Parts: sequence; structure tokens; C-alpha cells
Amino acid sequence: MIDLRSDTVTRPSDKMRAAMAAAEVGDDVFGEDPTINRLEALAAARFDREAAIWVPSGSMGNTIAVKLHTEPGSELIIEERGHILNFELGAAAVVSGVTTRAVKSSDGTGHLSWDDIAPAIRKNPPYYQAATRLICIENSHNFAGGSVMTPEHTRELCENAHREGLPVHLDGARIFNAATALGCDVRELAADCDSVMFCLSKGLGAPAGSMLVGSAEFIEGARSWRKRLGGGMRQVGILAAAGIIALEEGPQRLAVDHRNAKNLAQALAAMPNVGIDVERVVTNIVIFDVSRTGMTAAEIVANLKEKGVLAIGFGTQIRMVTHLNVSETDIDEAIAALGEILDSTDFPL
Ligand code: TLP
Repeated sequence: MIDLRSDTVTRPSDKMRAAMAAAEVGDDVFGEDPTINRLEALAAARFDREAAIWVPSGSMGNTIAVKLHTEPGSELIIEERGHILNFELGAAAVVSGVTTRAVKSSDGTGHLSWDDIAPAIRKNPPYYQAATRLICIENSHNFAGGSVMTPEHTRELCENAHREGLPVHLDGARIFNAATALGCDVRELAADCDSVMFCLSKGLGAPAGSMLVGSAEFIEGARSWRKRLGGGMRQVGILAAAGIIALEEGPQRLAVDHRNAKNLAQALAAMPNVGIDVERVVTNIVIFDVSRTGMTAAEIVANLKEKGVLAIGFGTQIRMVTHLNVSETDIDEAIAALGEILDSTDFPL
């Protein structure tokens, strides 16, 4: 199977498995796991921040960040396709008691400008309205097709937010993809944000785990919340050993995934009735519209599966994600499979 459903499906390398087997471990709830301590120090240094904490998943990292930045009965602002809003099962509401205000990005990129955000802020609302307490951004933006936000844009947004007394949390699940596409360092993309979550799993290749990065005080709070949510994981150095390799070696090869995604997007653009803007494919996520093909996304995805290609369909769109277990040849095969499926429809062009 050529699995393009997500970069979450990546499998740990032999080197990671060997490091996991050999990992020195201790009880992390007592702060005694040397491998996790090393990974947390490395992550903090990588982002030039005071501290970092390993969390079992990106979702838990985001949930803890929202909890620490808000109080019950307040509100957060996020772009309407954001992961925290659409794929975290209302965790902001359940865990933090926070309302999520979805805002459209006026340029369609998934990245809100300050002009998009400003009218949505409730700074000193009347007593019967929830006050805005947090702005969440996502880079790269998953369901906006892996689009990226520049360091300048991020800085400007954060400066404005801070002027309004609002913290900014960066869902940087794929921040290394964004940095690779922009040719900059992750530090530049995260420098002005109050907290950053990034995933060691996904494109970097670890089997599990994400990091939450921020001030020492913030991470101390995160440690309590991680435990409260059931994420205190004892001899977790076994996973941290893979995480260290993911952090140190994973980012270097992301450009290959981006090249594969671009080639895929170019081939898709040449197919009749497929809707895609090739220019907007700059990382490892390819989302295309199939509403003019005469088939539903679900039908196309089912047909692809029969030909050995896995993708995700939602509404009239299909998402394909490139990653370390997908080769150039796999991409050619996926293109051929899709070409055959779309050629077989007698839908008028
Ligand atoms: N994204 C997954 C699904 O949940 C949609 C995927 O297949 O892309 N932030 C962003 C931007 C994400 O894309 C994801 C996972 C998360 C957070 C959550 O990470 P995990 O899966 O580790 O909880």
C-alpha cells in the first residue's frame, strides 16, 4: 500500500528502533528519565526557549497550552480550518471551558492577518460576553493545504496580539516543514509566540510524541496539567530516544517530501476537472477538489484503495500527504492510479 493518508503513519527507522532498545530510562514522573531530560533540553535549545516538555501527542500539547493561557468562560480565536477547532473533539471546551471563535482568513491561505483578527477580539466586553484570552495560529496549516506563515507575518501578528494583552499559541505540528519551505530557522517562526507545540511524530519520523516549548514557568504548569490529563508516562525515555533522532535528523530530509508533493500537485493540475492551485503546494500536504470529476471524493478514495493507494476524502476534497515512507516511484504510481480512475469516468469534460 502507498499510504498518503497522513505523515502520522511514518514508521520508526532501524536506527530509531536500536536507540529505543538501548535507551537509558528512569521514572519521568520523578524527573529521573535521563533520555527524556536530554530531549527536553535539546528541544528548548532548538527553539531558544527556557524549557520544553514531552507530551504523548500534539493534541495533548495544544490542550495543555489552551488550558494554561485561558480561564473558563473566556474565548480563543483561530482560523476556521484550524486543527484545534476541527480535530481535537472540543478539548478547549471540555478541558478549559473556553469558547472557540472561528475566523476566516481573508486571503484564503489559512493564515489570519491582524485585520482579520482585530474585529473578532472582545477585549473588555460587557459582563454578558466572553472575553478573548488567546490567539492560536498553525504553521504549516494542515487543512489549508500545508500553507506556511512567514516569520515577518508571525512577528507582526504577535506584536499586535501582545499590544492587546493577548498571548499567541503556535500549533507547529509541522513547524519544521514550514521552516524548510521558507528557508528559515524554526526559531524565527516561533520567536514571538508565547508557546509552541511541535510533533516529533509525523514527518520527523518518531513513533509518538510531541513537544511543548515555552518559558520555564509555562512548562512547569504544563507538567502538572500533563499529569492531570494522564500523560505522566514513567520510563518514556524509550520514546524519547526515537524523538532525539527525529529532532536531530528528521528536518534535513523534509525537502524531499516537499518535492514529491509538488510533483504530485503538478500531475494533478494536468488532470481534467481536478481543482488544485499548484503554487500553493509548498510543503508535504496536497489537497485537491474533485467536485467537477463526476465522482465523489469517497468514490475516488475507495477506487484508489483498490489500486493500492490510500488517501483521505472529505467533502469534495481529497488530501494526500507525502512523508519518509513514500518514494518518488510511489508518487508516480499514485498519479497513474488516479489518472486511470478519472479517465474511466464518462463525465462530460
Ligand atoms: N493531524 C492529523 C489529524 O488529526 C488530522 C493529520 O493526519 O494530519 N496539530 C496539527 C496541525 C495536526 O495536523 C495534528 C494531527 C495535531 C495537531 C495533533 O497531533 P496528534 O495526532 O499527535 O494528536
